[in-house]
Amino acid sequence: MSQTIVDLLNRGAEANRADKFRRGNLICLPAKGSLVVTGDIHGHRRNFERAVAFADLVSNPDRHLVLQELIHGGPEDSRGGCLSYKLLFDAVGYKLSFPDRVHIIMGNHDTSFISNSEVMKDGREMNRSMRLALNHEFQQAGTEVELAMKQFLFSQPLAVRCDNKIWLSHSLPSDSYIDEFDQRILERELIMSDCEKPGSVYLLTWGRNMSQSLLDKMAKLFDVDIFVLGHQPQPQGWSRAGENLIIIASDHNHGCLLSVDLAKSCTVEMLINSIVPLASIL
Ligand SMILES: [Mn+2]
Repeated sequence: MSQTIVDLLNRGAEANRADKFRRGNLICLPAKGSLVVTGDIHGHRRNFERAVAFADLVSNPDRHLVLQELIHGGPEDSRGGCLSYKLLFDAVGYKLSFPDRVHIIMGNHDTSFISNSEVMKDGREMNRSMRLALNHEFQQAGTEVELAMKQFLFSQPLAVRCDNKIWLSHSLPSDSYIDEFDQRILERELIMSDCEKPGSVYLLTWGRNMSQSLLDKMAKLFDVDIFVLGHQPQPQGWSRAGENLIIIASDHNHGCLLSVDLAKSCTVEMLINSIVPLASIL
């Protein structure tokens, strides 16, 4: 059982690296087909299933699905251990079924798992909670499964850049750290310290409350027009958090996804009109 999981994660990591649309640590999508984007999922299996059903990749050969922040949250075992790794394993299996069209991007809960740093959610340290459940399920192989999970997460791309100048990442650097952000992480091979504060992968996945001037500066730097991010909680499922920024969340009953026509240029207003409440699916 544990060997099957380790193999799955290793194949997933290989698929992340071999993704046909990957350039360095970016996924670059062409002006063709469509894209479905989710915000943070945090173990919310029902919403993951709804996003998969909505995307219907079997019937839509030019469609892509972007997922993020799958771990930490959702069901727990009898000891209170976090079982969200099960959803991660299923998402990896799904990536393997559509290796060039399912793209799982790096979130801050991933960087904290990779670097063993603390990350709180609802008053609990989530890595400890998930490790408890992993060790309970996999016993002495728990450490091996944990290592394969870290290697999978570390192999994830950092962001998606669409030809129509839409940018998707888990977050962006905060204003106070912008001078320390090194955009070369988008191209070069990553090292572990990139995921630790104040490494640039850390900064890219942990930032909050970006000012409009920061958004404009990053738009210029990445040569994009619109940002679609997750990370910052959205009780209503989404918000417009700047002239060129939409934040979406997919981890609760008001969660949403966003559907994008890759072949057209888009305005923020057009994207807002293509936000779909997950509860309306299935
Ligand atoms: Mn986050």
